[in-house]
Amino acid sequence: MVIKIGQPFDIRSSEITPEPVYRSRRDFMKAAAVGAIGAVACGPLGEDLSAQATIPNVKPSPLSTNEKPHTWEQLTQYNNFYEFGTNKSDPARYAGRLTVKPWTVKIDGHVAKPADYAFEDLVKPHQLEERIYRFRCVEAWSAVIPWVGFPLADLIKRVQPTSRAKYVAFTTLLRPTEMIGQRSAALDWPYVEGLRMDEAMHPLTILATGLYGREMPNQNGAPIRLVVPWKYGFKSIKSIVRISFVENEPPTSWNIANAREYGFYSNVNPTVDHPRWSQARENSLGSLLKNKPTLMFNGYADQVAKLYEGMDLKKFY
Ligand SMILES: Nc1nc2c(c(=O)[nH]1)N[C@H]1C(S)=C(S)[C@@H](COP(=O)(O)O)O[C@H]1N2
Ligand SMILES: [Mo]
Repeated sequence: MVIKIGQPFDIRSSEITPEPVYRSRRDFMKAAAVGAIGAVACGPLGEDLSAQATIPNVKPSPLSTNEKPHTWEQLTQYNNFYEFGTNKSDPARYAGRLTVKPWTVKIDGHVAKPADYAFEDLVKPHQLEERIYRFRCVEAWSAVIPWVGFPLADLIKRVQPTSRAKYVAFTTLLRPTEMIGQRSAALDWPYVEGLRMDEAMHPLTILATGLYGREMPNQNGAPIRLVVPWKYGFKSIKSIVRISFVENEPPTSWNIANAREYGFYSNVNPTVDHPRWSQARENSLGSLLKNKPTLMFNGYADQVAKLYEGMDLKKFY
C-alpha cells in the first residue's frame, strides 16, 4: 500500500476553488503534513484511487457550501452501493470490477429527443461545475462532498420533455457479472429512483461525473449519478443507464423494499423520524458522536421549501 500524504488535495488548483474553501483546504494540508489527518489514497486491495483522471474545465459554483469537505479517503471507503454488497466497505472492495467505459445512457419516454447517448456525448455540451454539497444518508451519517457535475435541468432542456412528462425516472445498470451484489436479493434489481419534474429542474439537482476534480470513483457511482442534496442519500442514484420522462410517480427501490420506512419524497427532515430511529441528529463522517443537529431540507430550505408548499411532509415522507 502506497501512502501519499495530501494526494487528493494538491490535485486541485486555486482557479477551480472558491477562495475561503481553498484557504481551509490549505490549513487542512498543513494538518495532513503533520499527520493530524492521514490521507491514505488507496483501497483495501491497494488500488491507488487517486489515479483517477483529472476533469478539465471545471468551474466553481456559488451554490457550493463553504463547509470543509470530507477527505477523498472518507468519501471513497465508506459507501452505500448495494450492487456491490451491503457493507459500507464492499463498494471500495468490489466496484473496481465494473466496466464504466464504454457507457450508454438511454433517454426515453415523453420527450422530443429520445436517444441512446454515449456518456461522452451526453456530458460534452455541458459546463461542468464543482458543487460542494452537504450530503445526508437516511441512516443518519452526513458528509460534505466536492462533486463535479452539471445541472440536470440543462440536460432536460436539451432533450425537451413534452407536457405529459410529470416525473423523471432513473435506472441503474443491471450487470450481475460485474455487480456482485446483484446476485443476491438485497433489493429488487435494477435500482430505480425518481423525482417530480420541478425537483428535477431545480438548480441544486445535478448529474455528477466526478469527485474532488477527478473522474467519479466506481464506488461513488461512476460514470454518472444523480445528486439531490436536500433529500436522503438513497435518492441520489448511482451508475445511471436510463432517464425516462413519465406521466405518473415512478416506483423507487427503497419504497418497493419497505414502503412504511421509505417514501417517494424522502426530504431530509429533523421533525419526521424514521420508524426505527430519530432523524433529529446526525453523525458527520469521521466524528465519534451523532451530535450534529439535522437541518430542514439538509440546510437547503431557503432554496427548496417552496417546492413543497401546502404539502403535509409527514404524510409525503
Ligand atoms: N444504484 C444505487 N445507487 C445508490 C445506492 C445503491 O445502493 N445503489 N445507495 C444510495 C445511498 S443509501 C446513499 S447514502 C448514497 C451513497 O453515496 P456515496 O457512497 O457516494 O456517499 O448512494 C445512493 N445511491
Ligand atoms: Mo443512504
